[in-house]
Amino acid sequence: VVASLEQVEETYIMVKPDGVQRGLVGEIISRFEKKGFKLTGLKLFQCPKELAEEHYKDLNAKPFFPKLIDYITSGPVVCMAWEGDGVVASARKLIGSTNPLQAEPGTIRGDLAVQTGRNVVHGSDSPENGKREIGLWFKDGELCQWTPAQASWLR
Ligand code: 3AN
Repeated sequence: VVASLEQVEETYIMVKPDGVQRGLVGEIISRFEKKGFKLTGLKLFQCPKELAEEHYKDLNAKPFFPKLIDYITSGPVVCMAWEGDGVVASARKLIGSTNPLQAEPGTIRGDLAVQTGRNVVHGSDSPENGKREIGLWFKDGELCQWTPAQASWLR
């Protein structure tokens, strides 16, 4: 009974336009799949400027903000919702540091990227932002709740 009242933790993961252009979509999805999290939303999407600005609103005073918006809207992105206990922090570990040159080998950015401004993937920084961002990027009906066979360990 208690478990059913708990909120399932969710994170918003996005392959940024450079990741799509470089053919890294499968590789990036694969890392989260292999880790064992549950995919509940997935789409290829050309992001409008207004949505990019809303998504990154906490950074709107930063000098790189206009370039960040140009980058995120420069081509299609792959939007994903993933769920599981501890998924937010774990996904950020799998992704690695914001600056790919500081990201550990074995992380997505550590293995696949070199520039902060082209760091191939986004992951929410808190469970609250996970829910907020999934709400921003997905419409009602685009998410899929399902029970993986033989995966009670997922939760
Ligand atoms: P993270 O994506 O690792 O959570 P944030 O939230 O600090 O990092 O930054 C969001 C995005 O803004 C980064 N993924 C990166 O694309 C861009 N960004 C952050 N810092 C810089 C910077 N100093 N120069 C250019 N772009 C940046």
